[in-house]
Amino acid sequence: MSELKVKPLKPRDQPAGQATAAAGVAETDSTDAINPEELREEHEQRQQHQHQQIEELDQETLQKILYQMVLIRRFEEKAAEAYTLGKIGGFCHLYIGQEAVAVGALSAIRDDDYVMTSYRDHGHALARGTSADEVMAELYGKAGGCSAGKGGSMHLFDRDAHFLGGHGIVGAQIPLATGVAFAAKYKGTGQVSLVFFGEAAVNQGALHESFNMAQLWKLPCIYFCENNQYGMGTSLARAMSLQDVSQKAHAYGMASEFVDGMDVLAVREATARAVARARDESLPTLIEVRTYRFMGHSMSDPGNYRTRAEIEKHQERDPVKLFSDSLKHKGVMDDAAIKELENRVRAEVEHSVKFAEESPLPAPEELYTNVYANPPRGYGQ
Ligand SMILES: Cc1ncc(C[n+]2csc(CCOP(=O)(O)OP(=O)(O)O)c2C)c(N)n1
Ligand SMILES: [Mg+2]
Repeated sequence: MSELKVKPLKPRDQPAGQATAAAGVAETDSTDAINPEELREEHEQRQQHQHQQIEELDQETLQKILYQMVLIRRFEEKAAEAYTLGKIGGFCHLYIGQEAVAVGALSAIRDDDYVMTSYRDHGHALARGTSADEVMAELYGKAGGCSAGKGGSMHLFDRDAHFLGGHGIVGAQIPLATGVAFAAKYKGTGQVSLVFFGEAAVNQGALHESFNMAQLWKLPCIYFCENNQYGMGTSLARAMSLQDVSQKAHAYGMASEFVDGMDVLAVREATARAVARARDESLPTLIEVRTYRFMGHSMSDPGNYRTRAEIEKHQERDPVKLFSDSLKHKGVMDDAAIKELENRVRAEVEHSVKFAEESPLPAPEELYTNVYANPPRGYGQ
């Protein structure tokens, strides 16, 4: 198991129920065991580490990382607006607050590696390089969308970008990604399979079967648990007996890490270690990324299971602000450069809305395409 270069943020170790009282937050079922006072020193230590890492990276990479994080943030704010106006239908799960996870992880892999995630997938598709036009058009259910308007928010898919979805069934992507890793190993392509899922998926049996097979058969698969501490309105403490998710890997002899998901470069570093393990040794890794979603579970979440104070406490470590502050601190970008980046992002997002509005609806006969590899006789007639 590889060593972290800096001390990881403290994993949850308090029994359920004691955590929020200790954190001074109103008593809820929250699993949030983070005491900001207690951890301030550690946060400062992490920020210093982010500053050091910045020195090791080139300007282009750093600016691309910030651009992608800001793009996801602004894109989703726009998507929320369009949803409220009734232009986007069905389910829509925002990624705001978690941007550092997808961007940090996907900045550390090859273009031909495979990526899969859950229904909270806009950020991963954008970070993988699917255009904002195609993602927005998909949200609108239009023919110009990356899934030709037939998948919607939860089922983004982009074969060219090696992005294999967008999955609505909790945990369904985990065995699929394990199979993709098996295929890569079998064919000897050197590709790695990365799969993202929420902490609520950790209780699914398929995850444990996948972990067992991945370690047993030495598969190049990286399992990313985006622990945002809630599965819909249910807190981790109410749903999981052992809440330190990274420990679950021990049952399978698998390497694991616990990473601060608000620090994009920490996620990138941990991913790079896991990629090396997968590519050089053909071994899987579980990475538990502690993060937090600033918005509701979906656009229709009344949000009465957590307090505003709890959300605000996490917003103090907004991953986008944390990183842009670090770039400013290190003199990589000044206010004018950040403003210019924001303007480019806004133009890209505005363009995506125009593209989505103008894109046609899928043709009726498209109902029958891409459903079966070998359609049954008479199908679609
Ligand atoms: C097998 C299955 N059970 C239940 C659901 C309903 N459901 C949708 S999202 C969700 C919560 C998942 O939470 P988590 O895995 O932590 O991901 P997050 O939404 O926090 O990103 C549930 C229970 C589902 N889609 N699939
Ligand atoms: Mg969750």
